[in-house]
Amino acid sequence: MALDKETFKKELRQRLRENYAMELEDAAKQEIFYTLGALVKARYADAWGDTWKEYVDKKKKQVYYFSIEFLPGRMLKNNLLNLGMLDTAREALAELGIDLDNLAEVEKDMALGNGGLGRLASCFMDSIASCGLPGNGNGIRYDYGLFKQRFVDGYQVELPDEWLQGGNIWEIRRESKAVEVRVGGHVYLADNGRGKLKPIYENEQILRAVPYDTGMVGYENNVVNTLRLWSVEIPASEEDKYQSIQGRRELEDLTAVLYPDDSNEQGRLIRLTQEYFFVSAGIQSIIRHYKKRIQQPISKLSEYVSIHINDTHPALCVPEMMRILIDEEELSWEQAWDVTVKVMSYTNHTILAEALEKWSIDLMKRTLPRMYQIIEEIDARYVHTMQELHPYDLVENTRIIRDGQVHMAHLSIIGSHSTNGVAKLHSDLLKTVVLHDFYIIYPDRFNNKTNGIAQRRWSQIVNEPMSHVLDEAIGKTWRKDPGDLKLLMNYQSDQTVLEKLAQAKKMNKQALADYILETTEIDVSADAIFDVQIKRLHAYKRQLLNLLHIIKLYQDLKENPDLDMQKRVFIFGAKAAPSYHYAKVIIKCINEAAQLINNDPDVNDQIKIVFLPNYNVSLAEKIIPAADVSEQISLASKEASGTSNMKLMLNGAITLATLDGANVEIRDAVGDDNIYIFGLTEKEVYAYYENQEYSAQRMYDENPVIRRVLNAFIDGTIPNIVYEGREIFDSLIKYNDEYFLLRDFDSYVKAQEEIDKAYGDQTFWQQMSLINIANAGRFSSDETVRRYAEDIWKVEPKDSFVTE
Ligand code: 26V
Repeated sequence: MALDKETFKKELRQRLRENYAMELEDAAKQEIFYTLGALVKARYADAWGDTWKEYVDKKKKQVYYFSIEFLPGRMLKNNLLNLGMLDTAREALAELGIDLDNLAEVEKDMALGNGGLGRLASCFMDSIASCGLPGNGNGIRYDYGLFKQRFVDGYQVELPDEWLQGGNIWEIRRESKAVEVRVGGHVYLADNGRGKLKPIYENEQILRAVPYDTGMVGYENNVVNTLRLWSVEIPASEEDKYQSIQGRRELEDLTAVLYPDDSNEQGRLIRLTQEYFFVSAGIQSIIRHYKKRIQQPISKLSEYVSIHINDTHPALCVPEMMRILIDEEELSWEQAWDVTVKVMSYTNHTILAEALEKWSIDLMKRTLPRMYQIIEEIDARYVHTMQELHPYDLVENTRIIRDGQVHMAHLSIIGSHSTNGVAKLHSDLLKTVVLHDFYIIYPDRFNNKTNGIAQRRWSQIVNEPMSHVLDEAIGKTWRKDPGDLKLLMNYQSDQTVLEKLAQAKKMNKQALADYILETTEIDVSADAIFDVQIKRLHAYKRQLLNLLHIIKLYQDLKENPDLDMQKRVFIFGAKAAPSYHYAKVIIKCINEAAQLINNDPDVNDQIKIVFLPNYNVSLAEKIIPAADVSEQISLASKEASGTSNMKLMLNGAITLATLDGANVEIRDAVGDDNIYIFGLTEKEVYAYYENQEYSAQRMYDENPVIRRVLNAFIDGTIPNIVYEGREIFDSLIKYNDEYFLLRDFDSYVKAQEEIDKAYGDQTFWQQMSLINIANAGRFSSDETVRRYAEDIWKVEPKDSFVTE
């Protein structure tokens, strides 16, 4: 039911009185925010209950998306939009003298993720609800999210993210749905008296898993799904064992922090326990619900339940499901295996070898003895079955337990019916290279699902100026159906529309320029090109290549201060994993180059570098609408998909990219004339791996531009980086440039020169920008989750959606 402004105002006042015994005029921002949050939550409470009831009554098949990370950011405006209340709330608040955007800043980002993988999970939650699909998230409620980043003397410093301080208005603690999870100790098998073996546990530790549920509100469709996050507590029965503060703390630490490393698998005990904790709690609660409410034979589970394993972190879903089906439900191994494989599906998000999860047998045995027994059995049966059909080497290469380690990707593929990559190129590489052996064994299991983004958030919410221009030009249908952005193609030569889009962009750039001035004291002009690279700091993403080009420009300007070029602001946002030394060195170098260049009078404000600290979802929402150039410059074959590339395109930025991940599909969508492609292709990269002919030293020796740029790192040109500069230099020359920056340098510089020229012709630039917006619709995560729902999960949307 729509809410009018007057009722909204009355209700806000009323709730303030009830909860804070206060009049609006006396209330602080925090108090108003919490009151508004409660009001919003109350608006979807009924729909939340009804959605759940409908799923149960109709026994609808549901998908559970298991992910160790979720990264929703702030939720107030998203919920207002999806409830159809955003405009009403904005106007009503304005009449009360309150600015909604300002108020929304009170909310702390829910940052329970590192980067792409976690943000994708949250885009999916939004889209699953908005498409009316029965689906829920399952994860961990970390007390501390991803660290807050500061720069001190150019170095990254990490501070704890106390996001729960002040409370979380969106969550509901569901005491009654708590379950117990057992870890550690010993397990042996004994006769259960009915001719079967049952596990006997000794000295195990019992953890209490308490769920906190958050409503995932669909876009104007009365659907509210659930994101269930688990928190650890001490079970009442175990209170005696945890008398000491030390002991209590150790247990409670389990869900305290999110691991901030998405680059290197380090096999830590607490991480493995975290993985088992949320997997076991989630599966137990699914089975409990199934038995109590669905009441079908357990052998039919796959007709009602689908479980998605988001990367390998929840791979223990496979043995945990087996445990419950065998130990508790007393199915035979064969029956249990059949059910498990049908229920599970898996997405791979990275091909970097160092990020592939493996656990030592020893650690797994000690931490999760029953899981290890079951994995051993799965592995033995796999080998037994496959050695009849395939050569020895193939089976050895693909088995789960190998070289003293448990390979989680192997477990996920063998234990599920679907393995997908996240962009066409990535899925092809899985089949032809990375998981080729598995592809021979299970050709039918492999498929592609190109990533997508929650377009409502990344356009309507973050970029209102552009949204209004779109409304005027093509009507409002694009707000519900992003495919309709295509209509914009009819306005390619419409000067008025082009001009208005340019004005919207200018407004966003000015807002970002104000923010930059406020947070960094760097003064940038909104007339300059805003050139943006925002993503985790990783060698393969090549922020360093960006820096090398900037230094070249700087050297050119020093030589010739009258150089004919567009003004440019290079904007970076990136966190480095605290233990990722090389990434931190790059941060330091970018910051020192910024100091040098921003303050050199010879540069005369032609170029500026801005490294905004603490990149997170909320900061992305400020930067993306203001971007002119989107840097997607990873070494071809290394970036599985990328999703910021899609967000920037939707906001009219022009992509400067290698043919990597989803960049390939962006190029297909906009055509070669509306994107700047450079660098090695993935085939050329693999050819270098084959022939081993790559020589960075030779390029340094033969290319004076490269030489001059690299020397700047070691000859004092960039101050304050004596050690860091040397490390960068050595990584490129002495260690032969692992990510082929020098090989791609010339073509990158050339592409940058073309961009400089193109920006000079504003009409041309605006046309490219319009074409990018118009073709962004295909990267909606609504479409992506529909494909998952049809091809993998076999879940169907709410009836009203089918008929619509
Ligand atoms: C990996 C690891 C590996 C070691 C243990 C800790 C840990 C934690 C997180 C991760 C996730 C890294 C994978 C990831 O975020 N991949 C990104 O997924 C995006 C969504 O599919 C995709 O767009 C990016 O290209 C891909 O890098």
